[in-house]
Amino acid sequence: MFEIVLYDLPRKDPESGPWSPNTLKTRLALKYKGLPFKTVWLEYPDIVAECKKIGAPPTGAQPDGSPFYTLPVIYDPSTKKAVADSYAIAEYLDATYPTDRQLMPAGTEGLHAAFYSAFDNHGFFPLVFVYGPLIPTILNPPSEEYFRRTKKETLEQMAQTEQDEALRKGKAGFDVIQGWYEKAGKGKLFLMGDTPSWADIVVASTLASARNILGRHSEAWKAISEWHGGRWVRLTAALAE
Ligand SMILES: N[C@@H](CCC(=O)N[C@@H](CS)C(=O)NCC(=O)O)C(=O)O
Repeated sequence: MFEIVLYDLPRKDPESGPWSPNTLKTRLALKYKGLPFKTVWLEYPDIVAECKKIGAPPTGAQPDGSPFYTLPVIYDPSTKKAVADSYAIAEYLDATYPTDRQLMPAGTEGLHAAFYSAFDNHGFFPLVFVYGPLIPTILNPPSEEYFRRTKKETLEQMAQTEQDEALRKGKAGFDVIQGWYEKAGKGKLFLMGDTPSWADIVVASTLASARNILGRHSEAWKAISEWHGGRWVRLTAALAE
């Protein structure tokens, strides 16, 4: 089998780890399935041209209706296919490389779709207010300029919330998610109990992104590490180390 190519967004200090929550989902999915892959780092302004070159489709539309190209994208030399969108990539990997490590085990596909939007509301969006304002500061100049220009309104909106306040709201969201995990059974690390799935990878990617942007020794990450008896650090360590 050839190495799958994962297109990811670089940062000034690679030692601090990959930062993008969406590309992390694919990175952790490839790792969990044990598929060989290599990373190609792409600055934001170079995404469109590369996607067009390899035949990766847009994942949405810009406000003016033009196509919106995003990372993660994978190129699989074994099938000569380019796939965009972390969710579509997870489905592609399960369908193309079925193993005993399915991201969405048979019968959980619908539940995973429901989980995804619920997690966005309770986990992803509240938490992004904690680490989002730092994103442009960790990027290389071409991506920093692109990010500040194209996400100006979002950055302004995020800047209106103090980090302490964002942490309080993030914790309130994760209180709900903790309730879901408790239903899996006492002492269980994953939503399906003992078996990791795409849902855990989505949660772990969001947390790994927060950790890698904020820094392992930051006050904010220390606070998140203490939520719910350290559950989120254990989950992140299990899937994102
Ligand atoms: N639904 C997509 C969203 C991916 C996404 O928004 N990626 C961001 C990076 S985290 C991106 O590439 N944005 C391109 C841009 O803003 O021009 C997925 O899950 O893969």
